Formats: sequence, C-alpha cells, structure tokens
Amino acid sequence: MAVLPLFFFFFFFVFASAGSSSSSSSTSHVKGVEITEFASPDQRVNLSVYFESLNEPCATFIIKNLVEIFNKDLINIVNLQLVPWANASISNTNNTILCQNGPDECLLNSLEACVLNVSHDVNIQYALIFCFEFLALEGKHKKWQSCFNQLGLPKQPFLHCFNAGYGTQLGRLYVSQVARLSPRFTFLPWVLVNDKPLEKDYENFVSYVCKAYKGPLVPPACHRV
Ligand SMILES: *[C@@H]1O[C@H](CO)[C@@H](O)[C@H](O)[C@H]1NC(C)=O
Ligand SMILES: *[C@@H]1O[C@H](CO)[C@@H](O)[C@H](O)[C@H]1NC(C)=O
Ligand SMILES: *[C@@H]1O[C@H](CO)[C@@H](O)[C@H](O)[C@H]1NC(C)=O
Ligand SMILES: CC(=O)N[C@H]1CO[C@H](CO)[C@@H](O)[C@@H]1O
Repeated sequence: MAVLPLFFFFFFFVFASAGSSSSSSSTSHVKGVEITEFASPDQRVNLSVYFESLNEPCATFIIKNLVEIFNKDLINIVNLQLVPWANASISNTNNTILCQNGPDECLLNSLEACVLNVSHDVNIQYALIFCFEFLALEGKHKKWQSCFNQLGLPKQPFLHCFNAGYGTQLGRLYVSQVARLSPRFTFLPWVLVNDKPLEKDYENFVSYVCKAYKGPLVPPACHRV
C-alpha cells in the first residue's frame, strides 16, 4: 500500500524539479517538503486522540479504527497527537496520580507516555501502542515487554524513561493538558480534528480529516469519502 503513492510522489518531485523555470505554486511547494511527505507541517490536519490504556472502547478504536490512517496513507497528511492519561487525576490528599482502572492502568499509561517521549517516529509510536492495547484487550497487558521483541525494537531507551519515573511525570503534564480541554470529554476515546471534537461520530474520523485537508496530493482514501 505504501509503495504506490511514494512511487508517484517521487516522479512528481523529479518532474517538478526538472521543469527549471516553472513557478506554479504546487511546484515551489513540493520543492520545500521532504520526498516522503505529502503535506508540509502547517498543512497537516491535527488529529488528537485522548484515551486511557485499559479502557476497552479506547483500545478498540486504536486497534480497529486508527490503523486506517496507516493502511490508507493518511498519515502523510495528519499530525497525530496521542494523549494517554486522559482520565487520570491527582489525589488531593497525597498528591499521587490515580487512574480510573487502577495501578495497572497507570503503569501502562506511563509506558505509553514514555513511548511518545522517547521515539519521535509516529510509526514506532503507533506500533508499540497498538501492541500494548492489543494485549490489554486480551487481558494480557502484563506481558507488555514482549512488544519490543515482537517489533524488533530495543527496549532500553523506553525502560530507562519508565524506570526513571518520567512516564508518571509526563502523566502529570497530560493531566494538566486534559484539564484545559474545552469542552471537556464526556466519554473516551475523545477524538478531535483540528481541535473540534467528533463526539459520538469519532469512528468516522477519516471523512473529517479528508474534509479538513486543504493541501496538495490528496491521498486516494479521501477520494472515496
Ligand atoms: C493516595 O490517596 C489515594 C486516595 O486519594 C489512595 O487511594 C492511595 O492509596 C494513596 N497513595 C499513597 C501512596 O498513600
Ligand atoms: C473518569 O474517571 C472517573 C473515576 O476516576 C469516572 O467516574 C468517570 O466515569 C470516568 N470518565 C470517563 C469518561 O470514562
Ligand atoms: C495544528 O496544531 C499545531 C500545534 O500543535 C498548530 O500550530 C496548527 O495551527 C494546527 N493546525 C490546524 C489546521 O489547526
Ligand atoms: C524528547 C522529550 O520530549 N523528552 C522529554 C521526556 O520526558 C522528560 C521528563 O518529563 C523530559 O525532561 C524530556 O524533555
């Protein structure tokens, strides 16, 4: 799936560069972006997903629906913002961070925050979080370490973040980010496209992303919605 658009884009790029004195806006634009990208950062559609790691509808959305942006090359036009720790709270008696579904959820939230903190490659971020959430749905989230082997990723950088307690520190930052959400979520997952909540229609996020996208090289997935 990923090969075809890249192939076309490569030729478009070469063609545009070869047309020496051409000055159409799409040409100059294309010269300014990386060869693997369809849209420049400011043309990308912001897709935000607020979630909790042991929440079943969230896990289902991440595994079943969100995968569409990778299967359909929409990742090239999207700026994906995953927000774990979405329904955590800070205890006002002892200042510890509490998760709706208990300490196991806090642990998995920490790991996911570390994944987002350590890797800046959205493919790696998504692959690991997909793996954790897949295990969570099967009630096997305690086997999270197996995800690194399955994906052939070194676990040290992630474990370093986790063992240093950074995952929980980041959790506090996420809790304050969530507190600024307006309107506040009424259920999870809470999915927003360019800051607009999709509410109950969140499973149809692809059509909202396509409608919001104004950049060049519209991905094939958008021609069908
Ligand atoms: C902190 O307080 C919460 C209740 O607000 C309690 O559930 C938790 O066990 C306490 N943790 C510690 C470390 O005392
Ligand atoms: C958030 O967590 C609180 C308890 O910690 C729970 O009462 C509430 O229903 C949760 N909200 C959502 C949307 O899951
Ligand atoms: C997307 O978010 C970034 C900041 O994270 C912001 O600068 C940009 O304007 C947003 N784009 C849209 C279309 O809202
Ligand atoms: C790359 C990055 O975002 N690193 C951050 C990871 O989290 C720690 C602890 O909160 C920060 O200090 C880093 O800047």
